[in-house]
Amino acid sequence: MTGVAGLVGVLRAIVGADHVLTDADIRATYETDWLRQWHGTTPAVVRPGSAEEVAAVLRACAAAGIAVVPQGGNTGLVGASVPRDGAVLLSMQRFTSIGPVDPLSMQVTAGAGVTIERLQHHARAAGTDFAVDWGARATATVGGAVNTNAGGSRVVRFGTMRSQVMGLQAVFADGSIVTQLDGLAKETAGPHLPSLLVGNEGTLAVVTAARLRLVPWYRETAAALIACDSLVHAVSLLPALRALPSLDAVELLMPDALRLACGHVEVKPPIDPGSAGAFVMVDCAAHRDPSDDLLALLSSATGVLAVGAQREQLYRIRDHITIALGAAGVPLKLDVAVPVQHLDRLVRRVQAALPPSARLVIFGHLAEGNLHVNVLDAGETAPAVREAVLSAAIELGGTISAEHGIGVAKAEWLPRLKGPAAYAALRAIKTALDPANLLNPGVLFPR
Ligand code: 2HG
Ligand code: ZN
Repeated sequence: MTGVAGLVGVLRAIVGADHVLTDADIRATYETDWLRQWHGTTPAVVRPGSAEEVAAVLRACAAAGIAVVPQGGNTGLVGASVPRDGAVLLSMQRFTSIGPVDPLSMQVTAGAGVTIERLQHHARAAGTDFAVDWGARATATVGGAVNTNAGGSRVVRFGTMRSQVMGLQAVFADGSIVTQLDGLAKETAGPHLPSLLVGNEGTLAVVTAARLRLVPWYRETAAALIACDSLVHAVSLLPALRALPSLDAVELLMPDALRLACGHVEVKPPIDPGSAGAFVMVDCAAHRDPSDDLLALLSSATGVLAVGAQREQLYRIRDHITIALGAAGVPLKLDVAVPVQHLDRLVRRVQAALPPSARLVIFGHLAEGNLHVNVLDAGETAPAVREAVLSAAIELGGTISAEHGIGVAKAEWLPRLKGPAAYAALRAIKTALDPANLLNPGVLFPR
C-alpha cells in the first residue's frame, strides 16, 4: 500500500466508495466542532456500517501507520472528536439501529450513532425513559455519551452514563470485536470491560453499540427557579431539595448566565437577574403532579413555580446557555467539579484569576458541584486562566472534567489530576490495548 492514496482505495473496498468522503467541502463539516473551537484536517472521512467494517478499517489504518479519530455527533467540547495530524476520521453516523425496549429488564440496545433525543423518544413510546439528558440531545449520540461518560441535568437522580451502561460492543485497535450486550444486571466475572470503556474518549476502543438501562417515564413535571442571595445560599438548599422524592434536576445559573441566555432567546427573564447572587433551577418529575413538593419549598424561598409552557420556557433558557455563549464569541470553556462545600471558594479563585477585560459566565449542575466555567474575552491570558481554574479544582479535592471529558484540551493535566500510581495504571491499559497509539492519539493521554 502506498501512503494515504493507497489507504483510501483499501477503505473504499471495505465500506464502499459512497462511504469514504474525500471532497474538501464535505470533509470540512467533520473537521471543525460545532462551536468552532477545534479544527483539524483529515485525508478521508470513513463511515463504516458494522463492527466488522470498523475492525477492517482499523486494521487497514494500522497497516498504513495512520491514526484514527472516532466521531459521533461532534458536539464535544474538548477537541476529542476533531481529526489531528492527518488522522482518518471514523464517523459513527451509520450506527443508527435501535432494538426493541425489553420491558422485563427495562433495557434497550442502541447503535453508537443513535441520537440521545431519538433514544428518549424510542424509550417513551414504550412507556419508559432514557435518563441521561442535556441540551445537545438532538445531535449528541449514544457513542459520544459513552465515550465521555456524559452527565447532564438528571445525574442527581439517575447517575451518569456509567450507571446506564449495562453492556457494550466495541472494536479494539487490533481489530478484535468484543460483544457484551446481554445486559446482565449481576455479573462478577472479573473486572467489567464495558465499565472500563465508559469515558475512554475513543482512545482504548471504538464503541459501536450499547446495552442501556431505562428508567420509569415520569410524565408529570414541575419546575421552579429559586433566587438565592449567594452561591453559599444556593448550596445550603441541597438537603431540602434532596429530600424531595420527585427531585429530577438541580441546575445552577449564575446571574450572567441567566441574562445571556434570556437575551439570546429573546425572552424576559422569569426573575430579574440583578436581584440575586445565584439562581437554582429545580425540576421535579413523578407519576403524580409534583407541584406541591415545590410549593412547599417555595414557601420558605424566593422563586417562581414553572409548569407546562413556563417550564418548557425555563428549559429553553437553560438549554441555550452554551449556544448563547457560542454566539457571543469563542469562550474558554472549563468543566470542573469540587465537593459542593467548596464551590464558593472555587468561584472566588476563578474570579481572582481573571483579567479585567474578561467576562465570566458560570452555570452547571449544583448537586454534583459541577461548574461550567466559561470565560469570554480572556485573550492572551487564556492559558493562565485555564491553569488557575484547573489547579484550584484539583487543590479543592475536585476534578478537571466532570462530564465533558479531557480531550486534547486538558490532556497535559491528566497526570497531575490522577497522581503517579493511577496515571501509570491508566497508561499501562492504553499501551496494552493500543500499543501503536492508533486510536485518538493526543486525546486523554498527553503525547
Ligand atoms: C450543559 O450543561 C453542557 O449545558 C454544556 O454541559 C456546558 O457549555 C458548557 O460549558
Ligand atoms: Zn453540563
